[in-house]
Amino acid sequence: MREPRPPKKSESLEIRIPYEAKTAFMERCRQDGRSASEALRTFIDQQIEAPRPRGRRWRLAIGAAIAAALGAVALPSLARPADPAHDLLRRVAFAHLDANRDGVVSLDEYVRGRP
Ligand SMILES: [Ca+2]
Repeated sequence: MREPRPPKKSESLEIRIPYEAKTAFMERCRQDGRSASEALRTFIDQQIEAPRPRGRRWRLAIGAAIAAALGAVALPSLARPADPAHDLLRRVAFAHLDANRDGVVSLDEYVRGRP
């Protein structure tokens, strides 16, 4: 019996982000050995499937505080004021670190997620 075909990738999504954010994101993708499209598709799939955790803002703030305390300078966008492009990049970076998707970056996840 044949496997069902994966859905056709017929849609595109265009976003506007600062040059520095794009460059940093592309470099991170290159280091991770995957394309930007692959990284963003994974992020989108995770967002669609992930349950909405309770108190997400609080947990994100705690995760960010822990990461900042550990010197998470690799995520410079955490310190910038919120705008949609930075927010997307922060979420992509956070989703990359938060391996078990519980809304908190543990020390182990942080260490494993570092380049
Ligand atoms: Ca986690």
